[in-house]
Amino acid sequence: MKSKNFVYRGIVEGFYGKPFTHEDRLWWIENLALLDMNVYLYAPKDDTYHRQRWREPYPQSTIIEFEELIKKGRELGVTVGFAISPGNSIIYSDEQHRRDLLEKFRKFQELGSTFLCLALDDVPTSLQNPEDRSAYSSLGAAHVSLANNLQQALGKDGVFWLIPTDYAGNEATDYLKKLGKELLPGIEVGWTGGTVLASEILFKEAEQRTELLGRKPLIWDNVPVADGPMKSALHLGPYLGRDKRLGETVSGLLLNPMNHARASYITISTAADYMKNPDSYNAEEAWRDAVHHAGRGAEKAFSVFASAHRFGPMSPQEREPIIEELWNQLDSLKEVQIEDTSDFRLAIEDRLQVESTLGKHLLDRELLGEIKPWLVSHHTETLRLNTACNLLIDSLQTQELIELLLKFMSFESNLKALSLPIEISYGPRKIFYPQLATDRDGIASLSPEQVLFRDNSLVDDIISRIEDKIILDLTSSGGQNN
Ligand code: LTM
Repeated sequence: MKSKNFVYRGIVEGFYGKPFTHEDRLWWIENLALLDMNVYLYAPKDDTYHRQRWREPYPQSTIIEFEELIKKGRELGVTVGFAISPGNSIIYSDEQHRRDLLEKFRKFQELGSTFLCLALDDVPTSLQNPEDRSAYSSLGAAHVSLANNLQQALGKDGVFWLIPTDYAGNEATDYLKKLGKELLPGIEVGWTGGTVLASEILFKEAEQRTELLGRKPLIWDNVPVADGPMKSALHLGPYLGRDKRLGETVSGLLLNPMNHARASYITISTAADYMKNPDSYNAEEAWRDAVHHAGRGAEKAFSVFASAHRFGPMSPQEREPIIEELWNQLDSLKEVQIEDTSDFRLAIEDRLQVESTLGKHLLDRELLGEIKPWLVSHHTETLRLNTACNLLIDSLQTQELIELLLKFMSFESNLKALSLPIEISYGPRKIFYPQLATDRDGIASLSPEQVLFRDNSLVDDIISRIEDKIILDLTSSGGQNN
């Protein structure tokens, strides 16, 4: 079924850190087409020609690649767009700066692109230059003038998308009011939802933003991105928390991937399903399909691996549903018998095979390369879990307390030998999500979303519970086990 509401569906390569490779981009354009998505926007923050050296033309070798992307997109029905982010150094009132910017955009048009974006996110929130301060009454006035000017000069045939400096939050700032009143009606405006990495985007919030901007926002959705302080996370969860009626009041949804092109497929593919039909969207079914597709050659092992990496801004409760459920069943028993531990033990054994099975059989070797650090963390954390599970089983079989004490001592030293991974598997020990919301002009503040997740590792929780149980055995049984 074709999407009725979301005019623009796709991705914005808009993260910090190492940009995608040219091959990644070609791969994504093909996959967007297969997912019935229609936009690929090039906006990598750490491409110096996109941001720092925005006045300089792209080198010819890059231009050739851009041409190829546009051509491939045209063949497959995917519009390849380009963003420039001049806000850190532009003098808005400087005619030469404006001409340079227009030139840079015109080059993309010459190459055949019909989707251009002026990205003014993460730049100073007030006018920095004395000439600008005398030319404009506010940052909003400067941005309206620049964007209107560019859109008029570039013509109305293509899409022109402005990412405003107040791109996150629900506050009706003076800056946004100005944009709403004075921006030319054909200009699309970006919004990331109630915060930078929105756990949910409600219909009412989007409707308010539509009213404020005088047009439907085009959402820059910061999932599954994991840049900056989130780099230790691998966001493999499904697309969640977006209102069923969102399509009525936004012009589209472009998702910002992780630096890992292939691994981002899971969330993006489920988002494509959501956009096809939000009413019938089933996140779990879509997730299973996406994981099955990405994990070709080693479907079961990949699904087990992906289950331990569902934690993210849209699913902050998720650590590893199967292990968590099996553990809760075991933990709820008054007296644990050896046979009660078998499902839990088997699930851990399954997980111990994941790294080598994927290494041998996963067909997508690029994906394998991307997830390598998390294969290591997944394996190490599973070994820790396994060590704790063995201790639990030992404790059920050990009659002599001295024997149990020795086993406990050796368990603690074995655990120490398994150093704690930096990458996150089975939920985070600590991670900071930069949930900024510009609530008022020039003043940045944290949004009410949870920003810091601490002590949220399922493996640590399980180990602690098993340790507590053994210590209780050792201290309360007065010399007699059982
Ligand atoms: O979200 C926007 C509009 N800008 C930046 C992105 O470039 C960045 O990838 C994400 C996640 O860190 N946050 C932003 O604010």
